[in-house]
Amino acid sequence: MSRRHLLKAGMVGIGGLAGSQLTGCATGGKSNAESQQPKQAETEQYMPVPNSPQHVFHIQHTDLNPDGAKIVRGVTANGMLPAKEIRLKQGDQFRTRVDNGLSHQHTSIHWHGLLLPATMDGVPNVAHVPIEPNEVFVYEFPILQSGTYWYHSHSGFQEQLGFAGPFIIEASDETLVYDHDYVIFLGDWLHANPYTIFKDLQSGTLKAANKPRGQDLSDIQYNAFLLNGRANNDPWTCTAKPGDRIRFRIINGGTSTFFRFMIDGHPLTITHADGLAVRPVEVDHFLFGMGECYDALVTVRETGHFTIRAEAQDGSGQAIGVLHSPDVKPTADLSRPIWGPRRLTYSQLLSAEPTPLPEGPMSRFALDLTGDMSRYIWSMNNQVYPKADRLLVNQGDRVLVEMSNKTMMWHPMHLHGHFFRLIIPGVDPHFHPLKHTVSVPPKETLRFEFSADNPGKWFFHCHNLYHLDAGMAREFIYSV
Ligand SMILES: [Cu+2]
Repeated sequence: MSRRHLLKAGMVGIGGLAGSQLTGCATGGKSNAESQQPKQAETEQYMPVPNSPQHVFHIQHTDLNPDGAKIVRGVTANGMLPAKEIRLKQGDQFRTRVDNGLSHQHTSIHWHGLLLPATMDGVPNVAHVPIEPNEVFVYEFPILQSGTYWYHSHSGFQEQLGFAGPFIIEASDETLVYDHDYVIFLGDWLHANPYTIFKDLQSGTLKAANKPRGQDLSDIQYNAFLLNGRANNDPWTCTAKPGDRIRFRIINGGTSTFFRFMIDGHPLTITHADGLAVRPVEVDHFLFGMGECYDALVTVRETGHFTIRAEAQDGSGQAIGVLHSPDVKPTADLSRPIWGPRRLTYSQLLSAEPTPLPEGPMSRFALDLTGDMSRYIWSMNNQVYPKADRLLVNQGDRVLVEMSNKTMMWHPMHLHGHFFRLIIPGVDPHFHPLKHTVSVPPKETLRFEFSADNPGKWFFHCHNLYHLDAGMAREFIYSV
């Protein structure tokens, strides 16, 4: 095989170069003709060609109209809403090129829930360089885990404008048995510009005048809620025969919407939380925050059509889909959901495997989730990011974080680059579930702990994008 063929076969890099050098200086059995190859070959040996990317994302402004009511200038990867599903196998090497075709704004991709090197994590100016207009960036990292995840821009309000999509990793040792694997990617949609809305929130123009007393479930009035990028006028559908088992991978890709999820006439057997296996638990519905993911097994009960519902927590609307048998036309029932009695709680989530942390020095952080609704400032311990203390940890630490929500809103708190054990009192501590996002209800306190095993700078923040931009974020930084 000639060096040229080696290159074509993708055997490049150090091995390829070393081989070619050997050829150059000590070729025993080469014919004259081969040792006097034209100059082109000489040049090639100094030009290793990287493996081609599996995906190329052109980030662009795109006119979108998912609800058929108004054309909105969005931000997409390759013009798609949501961005295309990435599906890989555990153990793969992931490699994706991102071209920023936006005018005047940087972009980035955060791989939500993935364990990766900090520089690949995609938070501009934390451990990642923003991708400036007309620039190219290549994300590359090994896929160490399996499960249901997603990805989204971490720049400005691009996520709200459409730049987000599912990221699915099939396990190398899958034990679940099912006939269909369907992803349900939920989102919220605005006709107005989120940058303007954010300014109005900060200036008090949008202050919640008619908000009921007590809990405050939403700051933003959405025009539509989307299921796989589609609104109620043209819902997403899926088919399965009676008796078929479906694995639904349900991702809250909303920007500031908690969704309550159910499927008419069908209980949900929750098998995974935030990508990882839990002891199966059967429920009728669950509420989840932005950034949380659940997998649910569903066995189709009978011939017919069944509405899939994800209602915004404040009841202002729902994202709709239809599950139907092949012989029946899909028809959506747009009436309000009727919730069954069994609601998933965190105390029902037990990891399928024990989740002990390695021993290590304890490092504790008490973080109050704080805010000033009248000025639309969100913070932790009243410090507004980026003017906030850095959270310093040492590699090998056991890090305990206690979050006390002092506000009247829910906050889905997300840690980058790690899974944490969610500590639920009264639950067998050997099986505390691993999560990357946990929703803290108003006036409640939740604790989690993680092992500092992935050095770098890591973002920890509320996954309500408006709260994040208003300052509810911190950085965990490993000391060296
Ligand atoms: Cu929040």
